[in-house]
Amino acid sequence: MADDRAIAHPPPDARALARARALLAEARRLLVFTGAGVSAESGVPTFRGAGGLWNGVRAEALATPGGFARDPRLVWEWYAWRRALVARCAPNAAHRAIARRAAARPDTVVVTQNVDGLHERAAAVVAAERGDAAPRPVVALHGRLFATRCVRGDHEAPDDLVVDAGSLATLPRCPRCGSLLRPGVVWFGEALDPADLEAAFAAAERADACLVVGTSAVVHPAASVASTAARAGAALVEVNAEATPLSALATVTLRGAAGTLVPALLDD
Ligand code: BJW
Repeated sequence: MADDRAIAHPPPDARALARARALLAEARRLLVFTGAGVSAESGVPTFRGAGGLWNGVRAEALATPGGFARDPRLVWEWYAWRRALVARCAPNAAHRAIARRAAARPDTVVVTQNVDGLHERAAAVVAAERGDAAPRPVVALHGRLFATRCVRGDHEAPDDLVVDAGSLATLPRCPRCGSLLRPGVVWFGEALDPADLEAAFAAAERADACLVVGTSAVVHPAASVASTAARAGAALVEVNAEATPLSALATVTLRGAAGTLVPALLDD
């Protein structure tokens, strides 16, 4: 899968870039908050907009508990396709720059809405390069694409389970209770993990600066993490291909591709 594919944008305003770099370098406590756009240049489709996963698809058929109850085979087919797609993708320059910053400055907290695991993979590579005992953790608010759990409860199932979505009969079942297994992600109408929410909002309240990358900022409560940081006094730097509801709160907005802008902002 192509890495670091550029999208056409005019070069960012040099003064805005320099100001944002200074804000992020000076921040003692940095919150990095990301969405699907940070992985777009890795080849992972975003959700909204042209070419997005929701384009021509009814989200409620695929990403709600009701959709899974109605047609678990269809939902598993979609997730199996996405797992195969993401397995062919690699972290891009933005994931790597964020991982380098988090490893070098432990006062950095990375919170993502993404389920693709690319921040975690970049963190593992950076930790190995540095000889760190463990990668820096990533708060994954919407769960993990390769995780699987029981529909009835918290029964764990092995990660990276190979799912045959050819028929209802071939779908995976819980080894403990026999119920259907489902993807370990957060669907619309479902509560986010309280520990993840607590970690994200605590980081937002404490942050001196918040770097927001590649999210349309329309899905809550996740999007409120960035607005909470801004309202608590953090300087907000937004990197996005387009304007979002957060743009009005931003100290600096940079329009362009995460794979170019994030390393330009964070690397020495
Ligand atoms: C680039 C780029 C490049 C492109 N460089 N940039 C308040 C108001 C209204 C509604 C609600 C509310 N609070 C809650 C709700 C309801 C609902 C919600 O938010 N609905 C709104 C959409 C209307 N929220 C929920 O249901 C949440 N749960 C909840 O509230 O529970 C309450 C509860 C409490 C107690 C008990 C029970 C319930 C759950 C939300 C779960 C969202 N799940 C998904 C799917 C995850 C699994 C999966 O992947 O299949 O999460 S939906 C989808 O959207 C996914 C994403 O994480 C999320 C956000 O999308 P994201 O990342 O912003 O992507 P895009 O595509 O929207 O944007 C990409 C951006 O990148 C764009 O801006 C581009 O310009 C940019 N870009 N290329 C830089 N190269």
